[in-house]
Order: sequence, then structure tokens, then C-alpha cells
Amino acid sequence: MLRRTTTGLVFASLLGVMSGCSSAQAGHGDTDAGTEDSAATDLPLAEAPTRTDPGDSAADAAEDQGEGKGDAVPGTDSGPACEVLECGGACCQPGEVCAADGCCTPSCLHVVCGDDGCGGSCGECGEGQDCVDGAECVTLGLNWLPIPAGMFQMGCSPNDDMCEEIESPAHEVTLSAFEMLETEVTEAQYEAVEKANPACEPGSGLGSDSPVECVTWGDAAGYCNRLGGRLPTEAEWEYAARSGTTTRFYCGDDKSCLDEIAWWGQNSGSKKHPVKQKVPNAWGLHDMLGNISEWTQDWKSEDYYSFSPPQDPRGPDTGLLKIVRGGSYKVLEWQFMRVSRRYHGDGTGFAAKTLGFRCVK
Ligand SMILES: [Ca+2]
Repeated sequence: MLRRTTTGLVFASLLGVMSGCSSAQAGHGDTDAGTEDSAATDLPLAEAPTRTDPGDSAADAAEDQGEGKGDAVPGTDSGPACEVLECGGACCQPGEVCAADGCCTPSCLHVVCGDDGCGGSCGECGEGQDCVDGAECVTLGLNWLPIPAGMFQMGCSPNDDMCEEIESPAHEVTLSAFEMLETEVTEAQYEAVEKANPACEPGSGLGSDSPVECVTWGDAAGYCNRLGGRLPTEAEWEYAARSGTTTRFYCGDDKSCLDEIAWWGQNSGSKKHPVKQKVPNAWGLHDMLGNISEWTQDWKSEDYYSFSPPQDPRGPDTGLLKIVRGGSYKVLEWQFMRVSRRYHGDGTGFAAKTLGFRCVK
């Protein structure tokens, strides 16, 4: 039941008229070929009906067809069945075509990766490449590490007398499996996608491997979204950072282990450093503590831990501030580097030279 495609409009029209393939492709077992033919003949596709012209003969024809076969496609009461293209009983979106199996699908004509909209793929990207905008393979060198599903104690670590009220109550959280970037997103990785480098203090020398900072929450979330991912929830961030440990830091309870795993105020020279220079945690993640602190997906609420759901918590529904985690190269006091420590930043536009992000998917 070809109505209109956004690509190859005239060609599709001719194809529909000349071969009658639209019915066959849609897989309807449609028997009202006469109606189809007459509609197609009367109605050059370029003038196909839209919801704004329900009174013309084209719309009438469309309504007739819909009624004739008990079509489940919505919109037949007030106008044509689909604004773009009906396919297999559904309305396709702009940019989609009707595949041979009767399913709406992006054409993949100008797309090398990403979902085809029908449970398949337009193609897979190669090693070290990521699919940007569901369309283009870009070599970013991002390393997504598998984080296993599991349960952990979120919040103030056992016997940690440096906790603040917002870190309590410690509570059990169960998380589904996900993947997390091995490092903070670097300036080079950010620029390769966004064509801009917002860093307030761009790295020199190995600078392209330095974490990008001065990104707003929206910048960070947008970058992850373009890769088919998102920012980690606060629970995902802490679970991944702890990587099975229950201590103040993922290297132990004593601050003497911090230098080995983190760039913080006492060893950084008050500047950020290229990623992956410190020892990773048990799951292979670098710089979860220190270097630059990291945006999370969640809004902040002082008492969220007292009522958060036990399975895959996603933070409060609304708020003004977004949770930030991990501490940065500027933090001079060790107690503020603890893995349960909760920071925040204004989610509507705040940016800082100590604040960046990493993505999950
Ligand atoms: Ca960090």
C-alpha cells in the first residue's frame, strides 16, 4: 500500500503503479488489487494525500481501501491511513521504506551502521570504530568494557567514619549488565564526534589523550547519545567504580593507596593528566577516582538513598542539580576522594575545568 517515500519519490510511485509490488511487499495478502490500481492511477504519488487534505478524492480513496480490509492502521477516520507509507499494517516514518518482509526500514542507502528499524542492522563498524548517530562509523578508539550484572552495597562504606549524611543509608542495589568506557572521554574522542573541543585547559603533548572537560551535562549526555549510549546512572557509576570492593577507595581503606590509582590534589600538580596512566580497578576501568570528576545521569536529592528502588535505580524524576562522582585532580583532602562521596553540578549549563564524563550503553 504505497503512499509516499521520502527518497526516490517518483521512482517509488512508478514501481508501485507498474508492478503492483507494494501490495506484495507489504505482505498483506491484499486482494483488492482493483482498488489499489485505481487509486494509484488516479493519484500520482507526488500528490499523495496528507492529513491536511482529507477532503480530496485521494483521501477518499485511501479511506475506502482502509475500510475494505479492516486495516489496523490508525487515522482512517479523518484522513488517509499514513502520512508517509503504510507497510505491513504499520505507518512508516520519514526516511523509512517498506522492506520485502512487510516491515518499515531505513533504506541504509546513506547509512553504514546502526539499526535498520526492523531488528536487523545496516552494518557493523570495525575495530576501534563506533557508530555515530546510527549512521556513520567513526574511528574513536573507545574501549567499552563489560560490567557484569550483580548486587552491591551503595553508599557509605562499612566503618567509614568520614561519610556525610547524603551518603546514607547504605543500601543494597541490584544492577543489570552494561558496558562502560574504560576511560574518561578524551579531547580527541570528543572532537572527532562533535567537531569542537570545549576543554578549558587543552592538554599539550599527549593532550589529545587528556580527558575533555568544561562540558555541560547536556554536552556530555548528547555525546553519549550520539554513540547509542548514555551517561551512567549514579548507581552504575558507583557499582563500576567499586568493582566488587567495599572499601573507601577501590584500592583499600587507607589513603596511602590513592596515589597509585588516582590523580588527585596531592599528586597531580593541580592539572589534569592523559587517561590510563594510573592503575585501573578490578574491572579494568581507569581514573574512576580522580583526574576529572564525572557527570552521571541522575538528578540530586538529599534523601534519595532512603527510598530508591533496589533494582536499577535511575535517580529522582526531577531536580535542579545533577550528581557528579569521582573527585578530581583539584581535590586536596583525601576524604573527598572516597568512592561513595557525592558531588553535584547544575544540570542546565554548568561547566568546569575539573568536570568531564564517560558513557555507558
Ligand atoms: Ca575520573
